[in-house]
Amino acid sequence: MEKEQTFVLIKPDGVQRRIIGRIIQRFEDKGFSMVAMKMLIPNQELLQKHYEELMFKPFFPCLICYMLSGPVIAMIWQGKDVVRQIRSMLGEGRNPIEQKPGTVRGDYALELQRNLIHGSDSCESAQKEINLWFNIKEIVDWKPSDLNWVCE
Ligand code: DGI
Repeated sequence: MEKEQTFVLIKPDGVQRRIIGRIIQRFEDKGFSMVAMKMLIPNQELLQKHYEELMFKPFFPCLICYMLSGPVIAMIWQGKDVVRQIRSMLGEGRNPIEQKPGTVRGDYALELQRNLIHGSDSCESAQKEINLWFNIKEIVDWKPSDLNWVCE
């Protein structure tokens, strides 16, 4: 069973625009399993840790303000090659306007900052982000009954 995990965050614009269900549907359809999910309004400290690499960018205050503006959905998804697959399903380039139709950002986003969703960019950052956003007790160890039909 493939235990690779990634962290996915539906940002405030994704929640306000009521597209949570459509985003989750895409990952389920692909054959990935959700192993944790929660809604929260993140605090500044959590966001500063999550975006610590961007701390000195001129848009950082604006980014924090946007991310504090409402609830987000934090999730952990599991499955074969899930980190890379979900990044590509989101649309990997920075600017949503350049993403292809069929990707989440390509289908739903127009702006650089309001890009709806975050997915970890490597297995290392996935582990770091999972540890930052979740307590180990919030992660459910389960095996979907159709997994043998999804993965050989
Ligand atoms: O890892 P991601 O969330 O996919 O993307 P990222 O770490 O490159 O960017 C994080 C957030 O910062 C995202 O909401 C987009 C925003 N951002 C990135 N570059 C710029 C930016 N926002 C503004 N205003 N200007 C930028 O150049």
